[in-house]
Amino acid sequence: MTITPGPLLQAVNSPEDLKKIPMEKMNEFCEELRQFIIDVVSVHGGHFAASLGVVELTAALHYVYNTPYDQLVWDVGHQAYGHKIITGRKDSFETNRKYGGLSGFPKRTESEYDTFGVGHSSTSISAALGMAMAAKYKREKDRKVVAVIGDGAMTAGMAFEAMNHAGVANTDMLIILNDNGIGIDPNVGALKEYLTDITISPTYNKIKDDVWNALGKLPVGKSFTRAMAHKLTEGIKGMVSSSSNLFEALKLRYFGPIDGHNISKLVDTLNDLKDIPGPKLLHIITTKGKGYSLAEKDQTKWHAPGLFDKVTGEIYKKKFDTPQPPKYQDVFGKTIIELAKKNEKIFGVTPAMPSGSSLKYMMEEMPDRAFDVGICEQHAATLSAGMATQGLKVYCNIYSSFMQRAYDQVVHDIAIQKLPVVLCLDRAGAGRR
Ligand SMILES: Cc1ncc(C[n+]2csc(CCOP(=O)(O)OP(=O)(O)O)c2C)c(N)n1
Repeated sequence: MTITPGPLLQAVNSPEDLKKIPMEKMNEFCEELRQFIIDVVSVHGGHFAASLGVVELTAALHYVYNTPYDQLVWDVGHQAYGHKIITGRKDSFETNRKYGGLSGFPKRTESEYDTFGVGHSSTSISAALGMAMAAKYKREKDRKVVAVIGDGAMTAGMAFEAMNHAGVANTDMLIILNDNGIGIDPNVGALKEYLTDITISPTYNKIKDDVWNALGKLPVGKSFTRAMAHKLTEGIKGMVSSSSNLFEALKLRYFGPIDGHNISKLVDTLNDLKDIPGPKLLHIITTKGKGYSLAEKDQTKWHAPGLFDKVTGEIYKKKFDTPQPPKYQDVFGKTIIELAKKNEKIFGVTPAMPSGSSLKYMMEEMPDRAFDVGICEQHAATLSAGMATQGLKVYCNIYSSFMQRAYDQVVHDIAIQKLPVVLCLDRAGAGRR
């Protein structure tokens, strides 16, 4: 069955085509793009809610930037379906994740628009910085580099390592923080609380925005108003404590937060930011699953729901001819609670997979003994090692493919020191159904 996209989307086979759509029709285009993703994923499967949440952002990025010359780097890449559809893969999108078909993630060999292969999280800022440094070295002054990273992926050490470098590397790059408050499960940690604070409190960024807007309305040259705005905001910083802005403290100019579903605001802002040199971060607020109400309400379930009836929202269960053994995560999730009830030294740790690993049941029942530490496999392993030095028995559950991130910690911090940490590796490739 071939799924027919709406009329505006039908005519788009490249970002060049997209740029021909007048701004006043871009909302309509976004609705068609969203509907096409719903139509295809409901029948063919794949990641779902994340792509719906960045429909407007994706359209705005390809509308404003000169891709693929300008480099767009997606973090994790599970949200890049709209990007694939806009960049010439609309007709093959029904082959997504099928043998011989499109990859479910950006892949360099698949398209010149896929600047970096992804799947594992929190690589985008490092990769984009590398590209920006290369552009600077090659004197490609007009070339722009943009990394799009979620608030979940932002919790990883790698993202901070990259920002720590980007702040002083003196390159022209934009980091877009797509803040939807959730990873697969609700986001955790102090950063999450900080992002909430910065979104709701009247920080200097809002004042800065007002100054910016006011000056933008004055009938004088763009560069003059920008220079003045810069001077003024530098002044405001002193008054309203810029050091309280984490990103500014890392020497990234911070913009936002803005509504990531407002396409004209996004387009205007991105156009403005194109003219501002140096490393900068734009904070946008979006809703994961936007436009499909069931997904908006239960974002964890609709992260990657499998096949479903798009009208009723019924998610089809896989049918098997023979009875199936229980899943690893079900056994793990129940057994750790049983063991923990008998032994008060038992703890559970997961890096951002409480639902996938079923540790969430222990987190609910024994919140002081089971933790989600964010997308931080390395930290999860070494944290467990630290707890083990004090006689605690930690069961650290990490999906096998993400354990690659923590090899060194397993060897150096756990194994060599002979610390008794139980590593529970879920989703091991060879044994997977
Ligand atoms: C190293 C690593 N650990 C875990 C995952 C599993 N994973 C895939 S998406 C995701 C959540 C990402 O959250 P966020 O960056 O906020 O993006 P969103 O899905 O909210 O758009 C996680 C934990 C991964 N891809 N890579």
